[in-house]
Amino acid sequence: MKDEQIKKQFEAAVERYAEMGVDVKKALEQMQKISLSLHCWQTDDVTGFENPDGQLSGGIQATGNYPGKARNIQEVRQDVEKAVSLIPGSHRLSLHAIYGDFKSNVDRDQIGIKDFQSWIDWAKANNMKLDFNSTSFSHPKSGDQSLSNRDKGIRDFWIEHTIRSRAIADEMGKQLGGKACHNLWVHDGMKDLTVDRYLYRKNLEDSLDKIFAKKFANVKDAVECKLFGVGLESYTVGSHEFYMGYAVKHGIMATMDMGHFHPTEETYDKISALLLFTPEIMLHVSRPVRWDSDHVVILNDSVQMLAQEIVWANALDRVNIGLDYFDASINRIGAYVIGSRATQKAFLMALLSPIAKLREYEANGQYFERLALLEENKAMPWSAVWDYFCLQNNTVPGEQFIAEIQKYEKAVTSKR
Ligand code: RNT
Ligand code: ZN
Repeated sequence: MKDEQIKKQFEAAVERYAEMGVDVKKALEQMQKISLSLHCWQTDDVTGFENPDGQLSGGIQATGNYPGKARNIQEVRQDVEKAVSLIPGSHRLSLHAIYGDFKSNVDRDQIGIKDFQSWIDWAKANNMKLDFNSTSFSHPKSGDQSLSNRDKGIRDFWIEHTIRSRAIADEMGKQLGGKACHNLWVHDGMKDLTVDRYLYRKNLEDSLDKIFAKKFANVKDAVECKLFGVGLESYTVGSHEFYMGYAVKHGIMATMDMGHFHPTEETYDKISALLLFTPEIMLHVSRPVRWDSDHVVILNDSVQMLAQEIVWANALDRVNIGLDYFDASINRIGAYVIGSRATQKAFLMALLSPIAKLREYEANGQYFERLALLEENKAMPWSAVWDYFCLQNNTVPGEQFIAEIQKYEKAVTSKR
């Protein structure tokens, strides 16, 4: 695709959208401001740098063994830089606590800014901002419960870890400007019938109270619920109701991971409900296939409706868009880029939707017209606008990123 052709198709699209009452230039301006929080863990199947041979625990699984996985901090950074070069716009990187630049064995209750300063310097050099996640899984003390454990010693260990994680996020926000999101997800649960459900939830609440008692000026706190984990099928301490209650009571964010609800339950409808009661929302854009499988995000109905809901609720500045999936069965950077671009496309399509007309139809009770326009909107030339957006951001349009990733695979990842 030549630049000239992209521009010509863009001009035609601008005209067609104008007929629908949509201002493409304005949509592009808004699009430019949407940054994704890219999940570093797609590069290495959620391994991190504590123990490269360690097993991923906590009821999550990355399946597949496609060659070329990043094995150390240099390779993770190199792969993220490659992915970012193929994702238009400016973005954030979301790190887990196991991705520190550890110079020695640092246990989780000992991590500090020293282990992440080189990431902050890297982010600055790459014009990115950072977000952070405490890591309760893949550790000898992870077990089936961390912050909700019956054992006070175990709880205290994870409380200390999580406070330190928030302190690191605070420093990231301070040094890079703006606030950093800190996301807290713990796997805590039980495989089989659980009788003391109240006890574990009370323990979790107490632990959270201790964790959040410390206030950090540069952190936006989020808590992530879940339906179930592998091996922890019967009971999840941090359920949706639990964290929604906690987030509302304490004025922090709830994280909505698209894979963490019943298979027919959609995330998009939760946005407007939550926004009335919490300051902001954190998203984990993902793709569950039959379970919380964390497949690569694609431009499916769920992602499109989620983006529409956010745009139509005029809530772009109250929603933090994080990605969360890990596919180890295909080229990992390819997976990273497909999902990121799919998420962006969904937001662009939402920004280009004829919402004024749709609202008018709805207000008038013209429901046939509303449905008809929603259907017709699907075939509008949004892809011409997408390609132009890529061009504006010096990123390859259309399918050209496939060849770029193949080149990178040949030169870099296949040699690992
Ligand atoms: C697990 C949660 C959590 C993790 C990451 C690695 O089900 O979705 O967000 O995927 O923190
Ligand atoms: Zn998640």
